[in-house]
Amino acid sequence: MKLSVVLVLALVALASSDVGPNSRPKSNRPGRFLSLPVPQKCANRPKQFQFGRHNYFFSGNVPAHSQQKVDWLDARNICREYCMDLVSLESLEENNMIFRLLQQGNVPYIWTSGRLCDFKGCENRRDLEPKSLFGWFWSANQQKMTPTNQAPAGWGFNPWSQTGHKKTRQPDNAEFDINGTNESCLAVLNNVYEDGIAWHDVACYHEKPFVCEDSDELLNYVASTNRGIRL
Ligand SMILES: [Ca+2]
Ligand SMILES: [Ca+2]
Repeated sequence: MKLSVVLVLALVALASSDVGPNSRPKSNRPGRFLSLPVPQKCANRPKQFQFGRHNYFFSGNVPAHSQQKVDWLDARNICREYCMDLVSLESLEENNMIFRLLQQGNVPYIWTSGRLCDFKGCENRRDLEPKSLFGWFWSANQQKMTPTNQAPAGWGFNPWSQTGHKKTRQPDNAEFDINGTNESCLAVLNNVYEDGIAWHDVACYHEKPFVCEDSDELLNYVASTNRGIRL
């Protein structure tokens, strides 16, 4: 059991560390892996707000991280040491909660765990084509997103922005045309394109603050390997 969990984590790490052949060196340097949880940090993780059974925090409101802006993988790894991962927005209520956080805190943007399946292991998946519509998922829990040109069931609106750098709806992979870097990561932007608060595909090397959300997988792993730990 323990070995299989570690193996799965290692495989996920390999897959997720590849951010595309055209990424800038910092995000594509070899040997970047997903971090394993640190039990002591998991037990003492910041719990700023709750939704369902999950705890969350915004990096800007945690003294140890308040000045930090990091690329997408570094953000995931900071979360993961706390038995968390970047936030995944599976429901309208959770999305509203994060949109309110940006609005009320005047936060310009945050990373989420949203990721385009464009790395090794995503080839030959006809169900993901075309990638710009069907290729997005929440890397925190591997859950596929609604096709990007549709409103998720029950939401009443499409959270992807209707505009961006190219004045077309998101995802637009706009940076590829500028410097060959794919926009493979999902950030929530606060009115950067005078478009309100909305989802954007962004190149993963950009440095942003972030929101962490409890990871059931990592909490269960640490609970099962550390007898008596209070999480
Ligand atoms: Ca979530
Ligand atoms: Ca974009």
